[in-house]
Amino acid sequence: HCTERTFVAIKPDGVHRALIGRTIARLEDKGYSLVALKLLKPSRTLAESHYESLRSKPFFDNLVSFITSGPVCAMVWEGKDVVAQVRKLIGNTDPLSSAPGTIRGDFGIDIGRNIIHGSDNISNAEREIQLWFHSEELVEWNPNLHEWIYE
Ligand code: DAT
Ligand code: MG
Repeated sequence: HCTERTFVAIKPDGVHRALIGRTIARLEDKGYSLVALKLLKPSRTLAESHYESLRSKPFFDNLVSFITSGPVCAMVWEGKDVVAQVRKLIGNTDPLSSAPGTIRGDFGIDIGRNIIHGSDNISNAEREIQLWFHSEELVEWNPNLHEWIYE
């Protein structure tokens, strides 16, 4: 049974553009399962620690202001190779370089409005899940569809 998990967040632009449903549908369609979900306005502290590796970048302040500006739909998704596969479904950081068929490629134009976040590796996924969720918010369940998705 596959217990790899990743942290996914629909950023304020994705929420305002009413892309929550379509984004979730793409991950469900692939076969991944939802472990946790909440809508929140992240604090500056949360946003700064989420993006702490980018603190020295010139766009850091804009990025943190943007993420704290509006609702974020924070999620945890689970399944085989979910970290890498969700990054593929999301597409390149710059939407103009993202392939059609990816979330950023289909819905975005500017890098600062790229709709969605997905953890870039397993250890960052674990760090981000702990940062955004309490362990009681992570739901253990056995999706019935698994026997038709995994061999
Ligand atoms: P990703 O979100 O694809 O993991 P990242 O971790 O390098 O990309 O950067 C986090 C976010 O910061 C990214 O989604 C959008 C913003 N960002 C990255 N590079 C940028 C740049 N050159 N100019 C403006 N914003 C940028
Ligand atoms: Mg990143």
